[in-house]
Amino acid sequence: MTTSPATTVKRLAVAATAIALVTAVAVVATRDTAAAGGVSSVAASIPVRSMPTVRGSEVAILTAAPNVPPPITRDYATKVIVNLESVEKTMKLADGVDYTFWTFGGTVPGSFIRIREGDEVEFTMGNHHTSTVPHNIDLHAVTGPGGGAKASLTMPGGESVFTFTALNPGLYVYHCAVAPVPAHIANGMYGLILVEPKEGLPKVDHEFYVMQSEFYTTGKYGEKGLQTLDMEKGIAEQPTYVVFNGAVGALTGDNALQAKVGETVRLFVGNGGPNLTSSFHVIGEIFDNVYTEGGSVAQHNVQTTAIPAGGSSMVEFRVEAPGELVIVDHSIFRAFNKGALGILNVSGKQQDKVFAAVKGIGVNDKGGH
Ligand SMILES: [Cu+2]
Repeated sequence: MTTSPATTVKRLAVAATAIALVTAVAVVATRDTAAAGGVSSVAASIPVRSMPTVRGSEVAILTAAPNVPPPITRDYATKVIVNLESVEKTMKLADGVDYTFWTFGGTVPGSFIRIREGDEVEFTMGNHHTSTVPHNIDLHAVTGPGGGAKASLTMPGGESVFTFTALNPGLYVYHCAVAPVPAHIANGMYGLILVEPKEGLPKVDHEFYVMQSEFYTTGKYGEKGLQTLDMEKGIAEQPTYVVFNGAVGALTGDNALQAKVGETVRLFVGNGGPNLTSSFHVIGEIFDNVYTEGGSVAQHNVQTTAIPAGGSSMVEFRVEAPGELVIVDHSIFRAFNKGALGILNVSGKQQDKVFAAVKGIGVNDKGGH
């Protein structure tokens, strides 16, 4: 086959254009990196995720909210074995109100899973033999079809296994994705998985797991007895309950979170939805750091952070004064009329310089707005 001079010239021109484009992209990337001070190469380009050599194996520690598994101290990737079972279970939704929850690990929200960037996860999804329907799991931390949904479809009494490598660090929601998906989520099938960055997270005094979600019941708010899912209310996005950690009062009274003056707190906050975006706020505190949407960049000095359904946020703050901090969805009817209210009890000596009630009918109050 012969090539005409004209064709050769055309090909050379195309090649030159391609080289010019590549050079231009390289220049732009360099400029972006420089603009970001070289700190965030992620902002400058789409990174190639490394697939580190995996050493050894371990079984993941899973915890029920508000507890979080201990920080990862390993400085290498390993094979992490996660065993999670879906269980359908009748539990308390509010005082005198029961609900047959569909759960991951027997709790709402589901068990907290903590792994490290680069870990290879062998995930075993079980479905308890008493379950009435199949379940599966879609982990937003998974790079792969359906976040593992199809591969993990499990009949009652069955078990499925799939593997994935945690390519991206961050705080991710997981949920059931069996049809009808909204019903499985509305019944309580969601939780959080934290993929710790390779460099780890800064040490804090307390880490807590808080997850908001809605319940759509046939009865009104507070109506006694066993309640069931009202699909029409779900479709209309008009929840009967909006709660933290699966029930009204899951974070109040004896269940309130505890910290001492001067300590640092990190909240891993998720929103299972299925419908609402949370206006997440802690009354009497300002978030020093907010890792918006569970990502890698921290915003500072934030009052209220938006957490979408199927999303998360990591908030950090130091508690400088004693009293009851009130955790709410600042879409405030939800807090006072639908259950989205929790307490972080800060004990310790009064810090008058930080805050002092001086005169008035509220001077003996423990705090509040
Ligand atoms: Cu399910």
